[in-house]
Amino acid sequence: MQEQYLYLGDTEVFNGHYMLAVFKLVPYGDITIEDAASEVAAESSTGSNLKVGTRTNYSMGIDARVYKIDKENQLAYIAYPWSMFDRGGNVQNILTFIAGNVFGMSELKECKLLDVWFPSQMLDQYDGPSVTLDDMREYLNNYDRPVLGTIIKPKIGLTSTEYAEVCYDFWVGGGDFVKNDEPQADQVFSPFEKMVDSVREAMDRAEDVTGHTKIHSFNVSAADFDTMLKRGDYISSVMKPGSYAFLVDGITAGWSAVQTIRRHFPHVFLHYHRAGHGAFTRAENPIGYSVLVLSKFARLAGASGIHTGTAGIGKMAGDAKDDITAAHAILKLKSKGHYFDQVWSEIPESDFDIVAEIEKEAALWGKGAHGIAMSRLRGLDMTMQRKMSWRTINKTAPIISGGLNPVLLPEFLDTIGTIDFITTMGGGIHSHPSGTKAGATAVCQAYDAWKQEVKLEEYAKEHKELDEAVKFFNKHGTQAHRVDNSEVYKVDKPA
Ligand code: CAP
Ligand code: MG
Ligand code: MG
Repeated sequence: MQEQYLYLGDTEVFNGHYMLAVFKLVPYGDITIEDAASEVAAESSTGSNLKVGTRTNYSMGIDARVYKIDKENQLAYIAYPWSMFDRGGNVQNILTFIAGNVFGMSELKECKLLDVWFPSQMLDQYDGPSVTLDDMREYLNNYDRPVLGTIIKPKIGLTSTEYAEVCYDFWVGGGDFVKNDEPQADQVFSPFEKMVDSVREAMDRAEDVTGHTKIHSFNVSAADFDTMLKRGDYISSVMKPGSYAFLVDGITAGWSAVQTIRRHFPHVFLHYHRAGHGAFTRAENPIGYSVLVLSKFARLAGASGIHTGTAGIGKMAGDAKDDITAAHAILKLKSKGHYFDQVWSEIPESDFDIVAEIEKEAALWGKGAHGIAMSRLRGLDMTMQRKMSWRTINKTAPIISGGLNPVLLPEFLDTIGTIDFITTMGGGIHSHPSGTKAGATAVCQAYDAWKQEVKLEEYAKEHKELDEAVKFFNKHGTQAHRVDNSEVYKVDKPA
């Protein structure tokens, strides 16, 4: 037991100088949760497994503090003086503290970081997103439906021109947004610059045919940051401003890669792909962190959008409560977490500007696309917008992917409770019996049916592409192959 880290009942931790975190802790043997919590607080802040004689008054002043323990639910609440973090808005450093060695501590059977809370003065140190879904909506002139997207499939292996043709088919079918799949990079069969050139050419043709603007999200993850920046610069030199996003594989490329792209390209939508997150976030995993925690840190780091999961409706494991709470937490100015309510404002949440914004947003919530202060600052220079937007951390868009298809869209829309998200369907588009273009049209029709509150089967009677989709995906889609993992995944929706 490391008593120096136990501050049960302490209220100083609410004074704005502490980031708060809550862990589910299950120690081995007869170790008490107090003991385990004090060890976690030590290891995730200033200490080790032994009290060292070299500690000083100053070092003890930045010890993490266990301020609350909920024995019944096996929860330990730990406060971190955020002055101990690397200055300059570095998210990687925070996670090294609180989602680092603690996951390796031998006395813990379970150590799951479930929620975090940032005081306003701390938020002021971090970038947050610069380009948001509101900017993407403006570019697409799409304010009244989710951004409907696809991932090109096969996941990998098409030549640059074959790849671009599939983009073209999706765009002329009515889709808005195409993304590289998470492993697409600079492969021998699809050299990066050739792929970019081919996408631009296909996008121009699709815009001529449809009269609508289109967007492509390019994966800029690479072996090193110089290569990432070179790829970003190349894309910026070929594509029209606003017509492209940069995708970073945030788990495998890392947080520094995410923030490098955010800072080097502040005018580009930053798409955080979370491939690998399952090792931390799945409900079956006793060691790791929640989708909510991952998503909150992505917003803090400046992701314009991050995948937040399909709440178990698609092919990936996902806890409805975690996925949907995460989606709301990154969209809203004030959001309920699993344990903390977060106001994403760099000024005190009692500030009357922020209070008014929160009330306005609450009134708009669920009634279609909406922005917060940013939408009223349209047209101002991005940095000026940041300064004038009552210093909020802008919203991050949920990106919803993973085994979805047009037939599942209405069920997901009812589950998430807003249209303010991007959905990207891969197999759910390119396996359509009449091909990619029909797949794109089917997902647009599925949204229209939901919007008009018409049952899909009914709407499909007048819409061929949707009719084919309903017949095909009810037989072959994710919904036809659902596993029963209810012993782990509760279906209770978030509050
Ligand atoms: C989906 C996907 C996405 C994952 C991401 C894939 O393809 O492109 O990367 O779903 O999962 O590679 O599987 P499909 P999440 O639409 O064909 O399933 O969004 O949960 O991070
Ligand atoms: Mg700031
Ligand atoms: Mg993928």
